[in-house]
Amino acid sequence: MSNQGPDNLFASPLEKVKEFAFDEAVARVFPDMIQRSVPGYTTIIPMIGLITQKYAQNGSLCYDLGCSLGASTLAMRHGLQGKNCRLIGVDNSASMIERCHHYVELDNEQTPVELICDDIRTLELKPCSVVTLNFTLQFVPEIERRALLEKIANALVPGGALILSEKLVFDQPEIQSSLEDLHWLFKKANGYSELEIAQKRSAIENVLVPESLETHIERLGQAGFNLVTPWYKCFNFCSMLAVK
Ligand code: GEK
Repeated sequence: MSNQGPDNLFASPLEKVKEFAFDEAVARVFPDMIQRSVPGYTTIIPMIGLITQKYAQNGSLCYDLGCSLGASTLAMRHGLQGKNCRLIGVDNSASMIERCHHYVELDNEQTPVELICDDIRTLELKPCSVVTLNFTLQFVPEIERRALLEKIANALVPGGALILSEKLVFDQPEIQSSLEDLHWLFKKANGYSELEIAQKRSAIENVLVPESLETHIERLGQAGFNLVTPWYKCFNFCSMLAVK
């Protein structure tokens, strides 16, 4: 396993931009890529720890679905201190899971963490008190999102919570274009060139499909959550709390 590095995957002109995949090349640069690309990510991660601390029930199981290298998993783990819980991180990218093991080993919290390489659409969920989908649902085909959220709501114990972070789209064209421009400026300010931003955008276009906040809130209610609220928003990125 080669060391983590800076994200320059889209820096040189590419003859053909391939569809984005969570492969070894992406896993190697992932911490740099996500921090420089997702406004609010560095705030959301530690807050996931606090939300987990509030909603995790003693002796229960918690899940991080789409755990990548474990940033959200380790934040949850810190929130679980002294609660006698177990944590399961799931990702269907073998490269991500392999590297995630390494980061979990470096962390010295006590809560046991199990990592599973599997598809969250088909994985059976056991009764649990906190589930995190930190920028993962947006990669699941739209038609399958409702069933996944229902599966999570059914697995959660009463009072349990889902933390759902997503990129958003907006119905009003002026708002959509303003927030898209601000996201572009965020990436530019973080050192990405115009070429990199354009090539990454075309690679991810059909892979990451964002929805509106209204769509998320309505569907979370239909899936069986009682209290649904955005708790954080930065430009066109948002994190929601949904309590059963
Ligand atoms: C973080 N939560 O750092 N089954 C399992 N994993 C999946 C699936 C699926 N069907 N679809 C996508 N993934 C992390 C960041 S990244 C977000 C999460 C981003 C996985 C995919 O392999 C990738 O590792 C992760 O979901 C999304 O807080 O890259 O914007």
